[in-house]
Amino acid sequence: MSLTEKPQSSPEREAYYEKIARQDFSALWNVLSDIITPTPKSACVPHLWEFDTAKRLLMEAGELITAKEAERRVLILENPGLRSQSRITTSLYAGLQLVLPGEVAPAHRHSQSALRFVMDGGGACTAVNGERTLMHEGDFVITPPWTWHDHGNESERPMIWMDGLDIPMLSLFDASFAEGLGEDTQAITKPTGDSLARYGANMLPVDFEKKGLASPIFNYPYARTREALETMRQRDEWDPCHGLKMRYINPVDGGFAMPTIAPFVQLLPKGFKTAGYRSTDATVFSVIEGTGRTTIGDKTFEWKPKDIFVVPSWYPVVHEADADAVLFSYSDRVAQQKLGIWREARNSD
Ligand code: GTQ
Repeated sequence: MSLTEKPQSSPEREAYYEKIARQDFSALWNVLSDIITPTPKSACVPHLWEFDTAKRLLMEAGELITAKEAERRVLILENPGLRSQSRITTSLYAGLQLVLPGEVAPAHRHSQSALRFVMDGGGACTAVNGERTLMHEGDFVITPPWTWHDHGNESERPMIWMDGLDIPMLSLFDASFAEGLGEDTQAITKPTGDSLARYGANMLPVDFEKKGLASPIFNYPYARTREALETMRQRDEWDPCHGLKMRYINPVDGGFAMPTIAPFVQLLPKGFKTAGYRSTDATVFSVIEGTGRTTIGDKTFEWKPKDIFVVPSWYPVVHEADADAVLFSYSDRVAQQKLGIWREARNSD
């Protein structure tokens, strides 16, 4: 019996399968090659969402329902291979959230971890753990599990950001808890910028004690990230598969910023073409700057700023930048690494 073939059928065998099904059994030999595959076989497919289309549809939603009535006015990025499952990859969720000037998305908390990646607009706020942060394009913001969070837009412009959550992962474990605060906004007890100053300036309070697994920083401003990338590029040393790729970390332990979602940012200089790469963590990319294309398996997607695309597990991926490009991305790598199942293959096609 091979892992890639199924045994033949016969009338006796079919009768047997019907009999055992009535007793709530099934025969492993008929499904073994589907459930234990030699390499990952994902229902998730490569796909790109153009920001222009997304924004047009979101603005239409803005006329249809308020942020408050919707609780969260979000268009889910539905992977075409995983329809009606609210997933962009098998383990991760992505959505685009619109908050119009003057609106609030009321305070709630849940056991799912969330990240925000700011796509369009500037000056809207998210509050987490009694602190508000102003969000600007390219900022990476986290909401750790079970922390109160509410969003508001006191700026003059509509604000759109991408939400990345571990919703499918929590569904797999049946570990979802959620509750509303019953107020639009939570009490603000800390000055804006407090956590970045306290934990994001290469220092920690002298008697700091680790609480939870998420980073105590909750806004990683793009201005700092971009400046760091620009300084690093001067060495002109490029990883063949990634260009210059960095992880957003939890400064307390050097691990990823979030317990279940691994966030990254990478710079690909003009004209750079990456060597083929695959990994078991399906990855969501959002283009911050630049234009180019990404080949995922046998499909090529042209991208420009604010477009979002997804690379399923174990698909070979090649990025090519026509202009200096910066890509934000997130995946479940941190979870897979904790479980000891993550794999990668470099120079792979
Ligand atoms: O902003 O809290 O896209 O709870 C999905 C679920 C956003 C949020 C989403 C959420 C949120």
